[in-house]
Amino acid sequence: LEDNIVVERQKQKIKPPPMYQVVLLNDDFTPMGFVVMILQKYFRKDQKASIQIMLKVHCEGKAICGVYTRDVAMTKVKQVTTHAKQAGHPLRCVMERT
Ligand code: TYC
Repeated sequence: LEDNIVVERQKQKIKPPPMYQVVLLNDDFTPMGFVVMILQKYFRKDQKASIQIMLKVHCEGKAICGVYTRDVAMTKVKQVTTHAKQAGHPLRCVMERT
């Protein structure tokens, strides 16, 4: 009986965390190969998936790279932005609440 009460309370309290899409935005200057490398390094996509996502950004203006909790999404955005800036590319990466 005591176990049942605990389980019922957890049922009400545990809800999934808010999730955030990390999105890459198109520009006219960042090389396609650099974007593909970023997708492999920070979003753990294989060669084929990375090329597909890069081309979607190039053709449609943006694409989702992955969906993460807030802290993980913020870290990805910062890592990508810092890496692009250091390489001299204007690549933009943003997060959006799902
Ligand atoms: N449009 C860029 C080019 O023609 C390629 C590109 C793809 C840039 C995706 C940014 O997020 C991006 N070189």
